[in-house]
Order: sequence, then structure tokens, then C-alpha cells
Amino acid sequence: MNPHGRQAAAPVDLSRVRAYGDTLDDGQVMLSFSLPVPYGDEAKEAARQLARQMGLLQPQVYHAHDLGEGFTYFTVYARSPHSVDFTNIFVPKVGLAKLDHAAIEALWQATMGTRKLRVLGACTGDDAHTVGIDAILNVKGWRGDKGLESYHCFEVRNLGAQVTNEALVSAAREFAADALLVSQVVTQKDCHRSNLAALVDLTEAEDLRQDLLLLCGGPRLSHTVALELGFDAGFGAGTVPSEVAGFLVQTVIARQAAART
Ligand code: B12
Repeated sequence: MNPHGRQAAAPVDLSRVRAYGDTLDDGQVMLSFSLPVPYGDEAKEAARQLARQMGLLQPQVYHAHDLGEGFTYFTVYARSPHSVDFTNIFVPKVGLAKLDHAAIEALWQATMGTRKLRVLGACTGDDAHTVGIDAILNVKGWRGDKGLESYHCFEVRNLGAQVTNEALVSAAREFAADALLVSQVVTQKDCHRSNLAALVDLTEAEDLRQDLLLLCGGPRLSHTVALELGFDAGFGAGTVPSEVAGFLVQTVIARQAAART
């Protein structure tokens, strides 16, 4: 017993972790979805049956809401019999030292002198969500962390929204960019994947890929997805500019050192 009169927590078997609701290993999960059927008892039964087909046990419809026009929204509580082996999980990480503004500037100046690292940013394809790329690039920055424009070591150009891959690559050539920073927020029908993969293809076709660091970011992007798509790094929700600045400076310096040896 602990001081609160509760049973001491049982040790967790990390090789078979299950969802946790009320008690360890009970497998309880909550799921929400909509169906294109009118609200009513038949709709709730349809939601239960669908949950069973997903492999969930004892599904209960906790909440159903009439969305109108023949659609219903559900929250279903159920038990999942599945587990994962947490000891066997590997997630690629950007993995470089996290440096603050002053350390980033000092590292660049000590190694590269007065040359500036040229950064070209854009929100590409049909995507008009510029707040994310602005948060990384603009002087004001994000969450008290100043954007790349506030660093002496960067020369930043932000092309804004709905930039085609062709226009971005053409601007990269004209600007002699060291790095392209691409934001993708809309992910409907996986348009972010096809658009980002097409950019990689285009930089290869234009014989620019080896001269550029390709970074992408957005709330549904990760370093893993970025690597899958042929980018050098990916940054997700909550990224602050200094993480990106640190990655850029350390990677360009490392590449330059590797090229010399
Ligand atoms: C503001 C907003 C808009 C504004 C955008 C204004 C503007 N100038 O940006 C307006 C009203 C125009 C808009 C329009 C639409 N929107 Co909208 N919008 C949002 C909203 C509410 C906030 C987005 C935002 O600004 N977040 C704040 C920023 C700071 O966060 P962030 O983008 O994640 O960026 C951070 C990281 O991801 C990262 N990052 C981002 N980009 C990059 C790039 C690099 C290189 C790096 C390193 C890091 C990085 O760093 C940032 C700081 O930490 C979201 C919902 C939400 N709460 O997220 C919906 C949302 C993104 N919109 C959505 C949709 C569907 C649309 C529309 C299609 C709606 C419609 N039917 O018309 C249109 C699309 C327009 C278009 N052509 O793109 C959906 C997208 C769904 C999806 N998965 O695809 C969302 C999620 C809403 C929802 N729940 O359905 N939208």
C-alpha cells in the first residue's frame, strides 16, 4: 500500500504494453468517427458492429451526435486485445545537439566566418497555411524563440503560400540556396506526401539535390516521414526555430568537413 491507501502499481511488462483505461492491461480505448447514416438506434448499432470488425471487444457507444444531413458522430469505448513490444521500437530522431541562439551563431562564425547560410522557405502546392513556416522564419519566431531572420548567420527568403515546386526550385537556383524549408499543413488524400516527393524528384532532375539541404515541416509531419520521402529532416508540431537553426548550422558544417576529407 502507498500513503494514499492504494495498492502499489504492478510492474509494467514493456515487451507487451496494452492500452490502459481503469486498470493496467485492461486494453480500454476510446475511438471517435462519423458515419454517413441518420442518427438513431440503428446508427449506434452500426457503430458497435464496425468497432467489432476493427477487432475491438465489448464496444459501447458512449456518445452519438446528430450531425444533420444523414450523418452521425460517435464516441465508442471498447477493449483492444492487442499489445506492442515497447522494447523493440525505433524512431529516427534528428539527433543533433540542441543549441541556443548564441551558441548557434558562435559555432557558425567560428567555422564559416562571415559567410551566411542561405535559407529559402515556402508553403508549397495548394497549401495556404503560412503560420507554421512564418513561425520558423520570421524575426518574431515562436513561443519566445526568435525566428531564423533574427540570426546573423542566416540569409532568409520566405516565398509565402501556394508556391509550386517548379517556382521553388527556380528560386533556389537564383538565390543560391543552401537549404529549402517546406511547410505542408494540409494532408487530405496524402497530398503532402505526393507534393514533397515530387519536390525531391525535381531537385534531382535539376541536378540540385546534392547542393541542398531539404527540410520539411508541419503538424502531421515527422522526421521518419521526411526520411521516407527523401528529405534530410522533418519537424512536427511544436517545433521552435532554434531546433531548426541548430540542425542547419551543424549539418552544413559537418558536410563541409566531410567534403574536405
Ligand atoms: C489558421 C488555419 C487556416 C487559415 C490559414 C491562414 C494562414 N495564413 O496560414 C485559413 C482560414 C486560410 C485556412 C484555410 C483552410 N484550412 Co485550415 N486551419 C487553420 C488552423 C486553425 C491553424 C493552423 C495554424 O496556423 N497553426 C499554427 C502553426 C504555428 O502551427 P503549425 O502549422 O503546426 O506549425 C508548426 C509546426 O508544424 C512546424 N512547422 C510547420 N511548417 C514547417 C516547415 C518547416 C520547414 C519546419 C522546419 C517546421 C514547420 O513549426 C511550426 C511552429 O511550431 C488549423 C487547425 C489547427 N488548430 O491546427 C486548420 C487546418 C490546418 N485547416 C484545415 C483545412 C481543411 C483547411 C481548408 C481546406 C478549409 C476549406 N475547406 O477551405 C482551407 C485550405 C486552404 C488552403 N488552400 O490551404 C485542416 C487540415 C486538415 C488536413 N489534415 O489536411 C485543419 C487541420 C483544420 C481541421 N481540423 O480540419 N486554415
